[in-house]
Amino acid sequence: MASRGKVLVSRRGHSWTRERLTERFDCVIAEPDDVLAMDEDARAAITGFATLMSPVTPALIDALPNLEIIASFGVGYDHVDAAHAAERGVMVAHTPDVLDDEVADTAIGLLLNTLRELPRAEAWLRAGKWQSDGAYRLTPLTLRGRTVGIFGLGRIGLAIARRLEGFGVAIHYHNRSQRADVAYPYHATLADLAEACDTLVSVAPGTAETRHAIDAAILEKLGTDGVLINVGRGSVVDETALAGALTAGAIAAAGLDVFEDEPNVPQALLGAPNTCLLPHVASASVATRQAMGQLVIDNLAAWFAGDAPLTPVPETAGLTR
Ligand code: NAP
Ligand code: 8YV
Repeated sequence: MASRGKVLVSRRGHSWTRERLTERFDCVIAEPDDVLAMDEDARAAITGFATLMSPVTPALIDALPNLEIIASFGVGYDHVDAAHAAERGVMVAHTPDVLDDEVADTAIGLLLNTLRELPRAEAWLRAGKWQSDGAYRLTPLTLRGRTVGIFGLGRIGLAIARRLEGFGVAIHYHNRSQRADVAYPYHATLADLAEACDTLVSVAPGTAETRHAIDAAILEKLGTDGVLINVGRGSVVDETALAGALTAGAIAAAGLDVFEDEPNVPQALLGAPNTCLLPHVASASVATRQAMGQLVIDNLAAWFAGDAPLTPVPETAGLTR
């Protein structure tokens, strides 16, 4: 299926997807700054935009007068101004569902690594300390007996909760709306959830509403045995408050896959005690990233065939062509 015009594809990001997009569509490979510098005719020729995580600002959308669809790589689309796209009548699609299990698996791994210090125990072995100093220390923290609160019980949050059931821990959650299809205790506010649990797993999206929702007051409610795991978006956590809480012992540990200003991780967090820090790898297996890329391609193909995209974002789901 050919596009009616050209498809703009990010120069950076998932190369497998970029290669397949160029085989399938008439593509222009560029980053947003290059697009803003293009002449009017070149910008007018672009009808589709496959963003492999490059930001899509109102200025960029406005610079493309014939843009019909933005197909974004990833389920989180905080880098795309979907409200502005909706106002302009531009469809936005993302890649939900296909990464739920991978991200949930990683969240469980991060939780266990944070509590049981497995990366540090391995480093101990590799450094020869098992022989020189003896056994690695008994970990002060364990998953046993914990109450886990999930902030954002959506597609991925539910996949995490289902896995946690197998670990025999109590599971609570907070969303803006209570789900009718689960029996886990619901808390109408994040503060109530934090009060009820000692382990907070954040998998909420990065929005204006969730920005710095996990602050010093929320962390304090988790208690001195408290653990924060974040696989959602870095912007949801006040990182300065988190580093302070870890250093002061207000909570016990944190496992983070996402940061507010990636790939820059604040020195305060790098230096804080009891952290397990990952470079945003929760969906990063070859198979899952290809499934995400295929969905970017399928969304564009559906659109240019005259159909609705398979997975539009809520803001533009109601748009008609
Ligand atoms: P989803 O199905 O839309 O779930 C999001 C959940 O968050 C929903 O249950 C929603 O419930 C809740 N929520 C949204 N805004 C909220 C608010 N202001 N206060 C309280 N709860 C709120 O999304 P998903 O597919 O599970 O993905 C979740 C997020 O994970 C993505 O947006 C992305 O940022 C992140 N992610 C990270 C990675 C990684 O590599 N680390 C990979 C994939 C996804 P209500 O609407 O009822 O509030
Ligand atoms: C992305 C993610 O793959 O889907 C999301 O929201 O955060 C990841 O799965 C990653 O951001 C792409 O680089």
